[in-house]
Amino acid sequence: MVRCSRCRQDAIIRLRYANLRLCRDHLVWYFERRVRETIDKYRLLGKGERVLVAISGGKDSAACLYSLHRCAPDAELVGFNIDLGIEEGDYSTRGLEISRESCRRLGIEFISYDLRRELGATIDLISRLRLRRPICSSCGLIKRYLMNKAALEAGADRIATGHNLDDEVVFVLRNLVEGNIAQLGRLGPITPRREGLVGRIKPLYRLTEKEDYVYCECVGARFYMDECPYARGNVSLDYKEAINLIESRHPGTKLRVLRSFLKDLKPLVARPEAKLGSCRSCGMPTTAKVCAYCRLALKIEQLT
Ligand code: Q46
Ligand code: ZN
Ligand code: ZN
Repeated sequence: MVRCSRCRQDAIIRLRYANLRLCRDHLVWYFERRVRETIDKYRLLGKGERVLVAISGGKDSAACLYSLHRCAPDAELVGFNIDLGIEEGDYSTRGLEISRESCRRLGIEFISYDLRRELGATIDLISRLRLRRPICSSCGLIKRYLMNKAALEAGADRIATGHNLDDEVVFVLRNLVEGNIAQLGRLGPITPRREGLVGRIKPLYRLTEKEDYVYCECVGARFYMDECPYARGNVSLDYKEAINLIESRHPGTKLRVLRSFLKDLKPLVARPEAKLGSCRSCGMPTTAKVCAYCRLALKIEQLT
């Protein structure tokens, strides 16, 4: 068995980009040190802030919840789950149950929204309507809106999500390939607060999906491995596969993409944000007369 680079115990993971092999204890040490460094480097948290942590039941958001709990002891955490009403494999029900249980174990306040109550529809139902937009695009819009609503209601200063290094590299490359420059300029580890919009942070910005998984195993976090049924065939999965292939042949590629994006590309494409008004229907911030969520809600109502 190969030894840990830091002690005499057996290594459980090899991080080729860092030239390290780590045992369980040192993987936890390494992971949490990286989370702390990310929080400090990008000033993700202020003292004693209240943070709404979006949790789905999956490994990334579980790693985010557990690592914040351990690395930011003076932050006031609130776990938040949305029951999207995805029935295949009891996907949403299990996500809700795991999220609630994780918060209970850690002694963290927990709140949840049910899409049936919020929108009068589920993702399953929306996926069957002729909306002329991919279901993940509608789902993403709904989740962002409801996360912000929940954060405002909970009096949170920030919203933390489990987006990791792999996710961010995919976002950067996809937006670049698709010429979505405005979106590209908004990426990064922190989205500042604006009037009516709670700022968002990504504490796992410099950690990979694989590290999230092993960390969850090491700290005993509960999570499930099933992918959302709607993720199947999603182009993002092909990007992930391609990037993992390049990373396996050229360790450190993911981090280099991130570094060059933040240092060289983002300053070129970042634009001043458009002025925000209030949605005529719900009062939330928007650049249009009626916000995208309310327009989507209206379409769903008309089609059902
Ligand atoms: S939950 Fe929603 Fe994801 Fe499922 S429908 Fe797509 S966006 S894949 S993170
Ligand atoms: Zn060790
Ligand atoms: Zn609205």
